[in-house]
Amino acid sequence: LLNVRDDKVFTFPENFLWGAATAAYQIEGAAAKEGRSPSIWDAFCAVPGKIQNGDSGATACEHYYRYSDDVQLMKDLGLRAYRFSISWSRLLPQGRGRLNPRAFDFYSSLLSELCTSGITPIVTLYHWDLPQCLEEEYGGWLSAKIIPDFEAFASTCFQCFGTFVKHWITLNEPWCCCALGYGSGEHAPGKSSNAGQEPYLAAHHMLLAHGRAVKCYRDQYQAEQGGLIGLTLNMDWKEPMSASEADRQAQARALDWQLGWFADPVYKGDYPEAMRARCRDRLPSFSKEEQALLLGSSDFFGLNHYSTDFVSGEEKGSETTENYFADQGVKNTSDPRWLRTDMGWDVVPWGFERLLNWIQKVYSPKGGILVTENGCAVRETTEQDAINDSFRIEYLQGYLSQMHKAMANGVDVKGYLVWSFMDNFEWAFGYAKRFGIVRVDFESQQRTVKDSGRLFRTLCKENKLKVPSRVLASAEFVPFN
Ligand code: PNW
Repeated sequence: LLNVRDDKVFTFPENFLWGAATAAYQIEGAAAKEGRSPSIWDAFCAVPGKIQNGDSGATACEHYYRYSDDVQLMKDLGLRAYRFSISWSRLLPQGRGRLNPRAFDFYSSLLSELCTSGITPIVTLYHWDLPQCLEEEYGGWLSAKIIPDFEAFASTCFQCFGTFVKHWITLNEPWCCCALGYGSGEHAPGKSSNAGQEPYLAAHHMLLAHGRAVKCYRDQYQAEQGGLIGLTLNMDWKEPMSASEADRQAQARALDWQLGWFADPVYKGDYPEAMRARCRDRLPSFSKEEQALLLGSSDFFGLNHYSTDFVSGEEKGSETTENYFADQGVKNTSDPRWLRTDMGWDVVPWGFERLLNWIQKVYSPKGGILVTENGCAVRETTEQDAINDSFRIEYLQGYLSQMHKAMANGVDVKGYLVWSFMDNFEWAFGYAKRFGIVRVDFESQQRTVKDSGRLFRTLCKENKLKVPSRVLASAEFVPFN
């Protein structure tokens, strides 16, 4: 029985940064136009079989041409913040050096429209779209040559757009680039033949590139421009399957191998000890200077979070091949009672609360936590149920109520950006997976606000979230089995 009086209302802090997120390759389109050169994702999409339905980001949401209407829509929704990324190969078509004036104009106009609309821009420098020319020249992230090139690209962005941008994110989810780009091969550049070494090598260079970009901002721009700069990491919560010591250790390794891999160097000055012990010389090491460069190199903790697994210890098999995934010795299990999104990702709101508590406890990030992505893919069968996305509404209600709970217990969350502002190119899944709070008809490019978009409008306006008790109850922890 539905009883409206059973709704619970959550109130958030006054200046909480509510917003939505996107990324360049997923929305811009105009991939081979306006002076942009190909990125590793254009190359990857051209390989038969890599992307569902043979899709690519060639046209995507045509945001490059429609940005003005899109900003108007964000304004109608009352978004306080909008996170997007800059396409490196659009701004610097040769990877370095000559600036493409049309890219400069595009991002400048986008930023100025956001600012006149009162929407805070949060800008990601690298959301996976490495210029293909740098991949071809020296192997991209596998070479230390990428470090000065990334720093120069970052510096160009600070110089060009720093008067508008007060929130910078150097890298989005380096874990995905390394584990999926060089481990499983599901993402560009699609490598998997040396999964015992390349993920660790690419990660090492990504961390150093992040460190150099942050140092550059702090030394040359921060005093004058007065912004913040940080790193965005993705982590699903890992809950031990049982209270056994083996399962607790499996949880520790699962956290070390994904979040700790990147967060420990930034918050503690080195890779997790367990990783160094298990990977030995396959894990590169930092010099004293590099440790100092990385320690404290984030003004806030950018977190992307989607799901949760139960974990248990897995004995290393007899197979001799060393591989990033096998190195962890962790078995992931999902509770068959959990709901699943259209990605097949489990809906587990309580995992969000546990993860937030854990980050607060282990890293105590100065500047707090900014949730830079959370959301879900929902399958649409008719245009009507695409708009009436009650599944997404309940997902958001569950996750936001658990985030509120963490905040009430002292976790310093500064803002929350839903993934995504609109349906877009979902990497290996092409246009088949829809994450937007705004629907995109990819034939007509028409945008339609979904019910979840309306929920967001209320959230931005009133700073309050109403959640039915039934949804609240299903967001709470239940042990496995
Ligand atoms: C993130 N995984 O990607 C990205 O930052 C977005 O660009 C993307 O659209 C969104 O989440 C939804 O997928 C991820 O396999 C891709 O664990 C894959 C994983 C996690 C995040």
